[in-house]
Amino acid sequence: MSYKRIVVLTGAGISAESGIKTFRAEDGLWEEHRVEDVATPEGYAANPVLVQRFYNGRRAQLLSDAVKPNPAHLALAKLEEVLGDDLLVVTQNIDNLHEQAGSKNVIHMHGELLKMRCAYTDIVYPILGDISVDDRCECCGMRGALRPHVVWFGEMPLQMEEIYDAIEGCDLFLAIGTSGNVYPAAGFVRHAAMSGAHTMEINLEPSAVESAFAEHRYGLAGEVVPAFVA
Ligand code: BV8
Repeated sequence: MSYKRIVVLTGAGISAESGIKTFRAEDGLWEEHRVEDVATPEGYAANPVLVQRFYNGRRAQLLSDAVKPNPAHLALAKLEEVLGDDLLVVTQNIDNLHEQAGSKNVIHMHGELLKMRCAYTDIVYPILGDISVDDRCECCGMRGALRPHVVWFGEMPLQMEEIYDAIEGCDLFLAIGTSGNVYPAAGFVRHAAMSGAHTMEINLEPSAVESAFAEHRYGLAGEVVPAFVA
């Protein structure tokens, strides 16, 4: 591969072969709730028990032995061994499968399932179990202050300045396993193209922004990514 500085944007599709459900395969439904209704501050305020249950269930699945990095995660970690800091993975996913595979340069723009945050102080803590609405927070002692450290719809994604800096300096922008429905992530490809990078989409099927990509490779990420990276 001739590219020197690569930004990879990953979505739920890269973790599908590891057994983690994507959002739109079941048209974004969870326990007959639309994700957009559950993954929002309003949804949390209206029903914190339901929303905590949504994330506690996903955290338990991620922590189970059944969920492991797949060849797509492993191929990106191997590529980082070659490129070092010239490879950045920006993931929309809140699982830690990139890190489990060995990737170090990872930005979780939509937060992380294995972290929780005090709603009053914004202090972030690791969490390897359930969060209950009755838990008292360590930093302020308040009950009900602890929420998943996850970016909900209507909330500002994390580390955006760092992400745009990396996109403006890359010569390849590669999107893997994302439907291109959620902004600002879905707009990164256009920013990369305007900055002169080559752009490629690896997905099961054309995404909502496929026309913005210069190159497309369709198939299972667990097969296409290792072949591309090799
Ligand atoms: C913000 C964390 C502003 C929670 C998530 C109207 C138009 C445009 C934008 C908007 C609009 N109305 C509202 C908005 C903004 C909104 C948005 O984009 N809404 C959408 C629904 C229209 N965006 C936001 O609210 C964002 N914030 O804009 O802030 C702001 C500014 C200033 C100050 C304050 C605020 C925040 C969005 C973040 C929401 N949080 N995740 C959680 O995970 O529970 S989003 C969540 O859904 C994911 O993180 C991800 O981003 C998205 C799911 O998308 P994908 O990852 O792409 O997954 P999906 O299932 O859709 O697709 C999977 C793909 O993989 C498929 O294409 C499939 O074919 C493919 N695939 C499957 N298997 C495989 C595969 N490919 C390869 N191999 C396989 N094996």
